Amino acid sequence: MMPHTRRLAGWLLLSALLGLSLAAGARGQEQEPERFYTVQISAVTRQQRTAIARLGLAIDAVSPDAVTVTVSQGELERLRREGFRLLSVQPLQFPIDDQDYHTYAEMVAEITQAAADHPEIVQLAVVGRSIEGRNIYAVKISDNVASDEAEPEVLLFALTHAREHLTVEQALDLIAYFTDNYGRRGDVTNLVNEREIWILPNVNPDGDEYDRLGNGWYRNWRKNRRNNGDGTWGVDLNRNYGYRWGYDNVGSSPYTSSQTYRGPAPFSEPETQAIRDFALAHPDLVASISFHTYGELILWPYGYTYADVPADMTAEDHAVFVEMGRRMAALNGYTAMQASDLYPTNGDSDDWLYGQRGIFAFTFELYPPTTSPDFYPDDDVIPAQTSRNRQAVSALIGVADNPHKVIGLGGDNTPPTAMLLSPAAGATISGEVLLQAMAEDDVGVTLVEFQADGVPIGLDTSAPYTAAWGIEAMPGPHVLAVRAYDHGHNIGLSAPVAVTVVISEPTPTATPTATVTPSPTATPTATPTATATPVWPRRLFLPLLVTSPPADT
Ligand code: 0X9
Ligand code: CA
Ligand code: ZN
Repeated sequence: MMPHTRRLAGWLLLSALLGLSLAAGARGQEQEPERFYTVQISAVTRQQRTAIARLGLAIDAVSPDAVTVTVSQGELERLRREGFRLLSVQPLQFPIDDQDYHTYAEMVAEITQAAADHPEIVQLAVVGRSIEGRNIYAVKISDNVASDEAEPEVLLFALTHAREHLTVEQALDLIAYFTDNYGRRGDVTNLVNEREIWILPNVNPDGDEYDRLGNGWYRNWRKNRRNNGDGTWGVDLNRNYGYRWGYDNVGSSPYTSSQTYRGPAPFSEPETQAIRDFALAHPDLVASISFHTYGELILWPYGYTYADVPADMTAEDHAVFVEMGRRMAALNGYTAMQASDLYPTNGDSDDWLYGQRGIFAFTFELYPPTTSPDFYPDDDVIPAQTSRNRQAVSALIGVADNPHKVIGLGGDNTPPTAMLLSPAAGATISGEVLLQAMAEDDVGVTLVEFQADGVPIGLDTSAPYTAAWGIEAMPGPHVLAVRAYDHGHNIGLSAPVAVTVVISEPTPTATPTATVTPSPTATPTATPTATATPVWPRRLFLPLLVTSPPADT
């Protein structure tokens, strides 16, 4: 009797402790977090992959010979019962070092700060509330941000799935990139001026919060936090959209306990309603990216059917999806394909955004490419794995004036011509130099960027295009050039102009004419010591060359 009693008491104590800590962390109701496993199931054909999808499991990755799923203990037992060939079974690994990931509150603080730092181009909006009442935020980035201008709009949204925390970091990286480089990089400045970029960093805040146990462990949660009323929780938001919702039971599940439960009705969830209503309220939206993890993939619609060009897609649109998939993949190293070629889904966001609204809707599946380290990579991958997508995202925003132009169907494809007028080639220059350029375009030049040695040194949005270059600190040969942008974000590059900079007493002249944004006056940390050396740098205006050369182009 004794040993049994002691064991029982021990069990009660343990569950009481667990119950207590979980109630404090997550609104009660839950018991000990279930154990999860990453399982590789042998699957060589699409039919075999479909048989796995039919189980209502969430598929994490697909390789030529296997499908990787994340399953609970119970689901693992079912896989074994039903005779699936399991190539590997590994308990989920949870990294302790997740400090750099943003909780919901930290994300809100970050975007609030971005709006405070860049009030001219950043505005926050609340576009809906989660089922537990958290705000779903949208960050608008554009010039004249307070007004809804006649500019193409692009929607970028993250964290549809709770455990895909890297996607929040992706959204925050893009917000930082498009705001901190405004007035510095020509490409970023032109996109912000000519488009309206909407970034929703977290469309499933309840799931995000619930997934964190707060001690470095996670629950491996995917869905939202709907109480299904039968002891199960959560609807898969990426099966709840109203386009061919519930088309079949393979691409989504009717069962509440399933990881791919589609919900009781199309758009039954406030989180999907928020995105639906946002897309309906913004007729200028032409392209979107939904960020997920993982697999390093770029996916385009449809998910509901294997057909490449079904009746509800035009051949032209399909060609645009293929071409833009190819272009973006060339920029980030991902693999582009139709969503259903991976596995079928119905009720996902892209099918609705394209099928209902005609939006060129892509899904990015971020790092990692394969099953390790699945949904919970160490935070030290965040900078590289998010900055990696800046140019691919920019490419989509760039063609948003008319995506059909990428297949040669109309639109603005003609780049401006650009020329540096002064200084002249071969010139020997000193002090502060006034650069002047000429640029012309059939539709209109929107921005001119001046470069020295490939690095932007000044921007101007109206003719005559000028920039002041403080060159005192950089004697030697330099190559100057001009890049001109237009409404279609086409780029015209001038011929390079070689000049030689020599040191001399700077002539205090030429105040620069209006540039886009005053470049930040970076106070040099090391003040020159008072000796008999030349008095450079005299100006505190040496911004880009010294403080922040762009990391990539
Ligand atoms: O299954 C999903 O909702 C997405 N993958 S995830 O691993 N992040 O859950 C993919 C949706 C894209 N659509 C299709 N593959 N059909
Ligand atoms: Ca604008
Ligand atoms: Zn996902």
